Amino acid sequence: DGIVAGVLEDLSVRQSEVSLDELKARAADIPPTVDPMPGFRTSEVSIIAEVKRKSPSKGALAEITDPAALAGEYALGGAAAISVLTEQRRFGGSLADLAAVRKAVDVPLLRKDFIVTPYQLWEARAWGADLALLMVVSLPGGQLEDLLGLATEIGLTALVEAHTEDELTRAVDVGAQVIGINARDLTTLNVDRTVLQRLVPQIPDDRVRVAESGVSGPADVADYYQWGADVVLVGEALVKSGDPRSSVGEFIR
Ligand code: IGP
Repeated sequence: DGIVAGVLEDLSVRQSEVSLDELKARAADIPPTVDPMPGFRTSEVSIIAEVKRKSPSKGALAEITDPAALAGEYALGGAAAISVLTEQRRFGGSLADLAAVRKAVDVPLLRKDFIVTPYQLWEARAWGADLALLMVVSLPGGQLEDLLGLATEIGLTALVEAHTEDELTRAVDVGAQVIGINARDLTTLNVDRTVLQRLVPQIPDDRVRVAESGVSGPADVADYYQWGADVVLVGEALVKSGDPRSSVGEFIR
């Protein structure tokens, strides 16, 4: 798993910058998290709109000079939550982006990163996230359950991401309340929408079902919704849109 392994190499460097105690103190100092569930459990499809500067598969996607302004447009368009990629090397993101977006909007905020340690969850919380991504593929053994437990304990909602049937089974078994299926295989970087068609309907309907990646327009959102998604996560199509506010609106309509 190329990307996942590469990202983990960067981790030890970043972790030395701020102590865990400092993060905890900071987390205790900021307003409580916002519950994303009401926005996810509506009778229509909901959108998580992503702030995404670049990706390993496509390189630079958009020149985002003002992530807060972009997020503001997403919120005005009706996004149920906003995702901010914070991984630096491959996605060009940062915690500074997360903090800037937090200042600008009240909608629930997802820290999108390769989260594998408690430190990173505290970091998410300290920088204002309401949700955090947990990828089943990078959390073997008891790690998924441990991090899901900590996330819940500190008020974060976990988006637990799977790409295969086995990963989905693990997500369900640990009790994840919000489960995402990623159409993109992170080892090959290929998008295969039939993965969504096959796996989204297998998410138990007492969980929030999220379909991730590969949306190029409203027709894709309609497909994902028809396959059972409550929520669709969109990055590239929105950062490339000249009018992100209207684009989010079109996806919901
Ligand atoms: C967004 P897209 O194809 O709309 O730009 O995809 C989102 O699903 C994608 O950024 C993503 C991702 C991830 C990135 C989903 N899961 C895990 C990094 C890590």
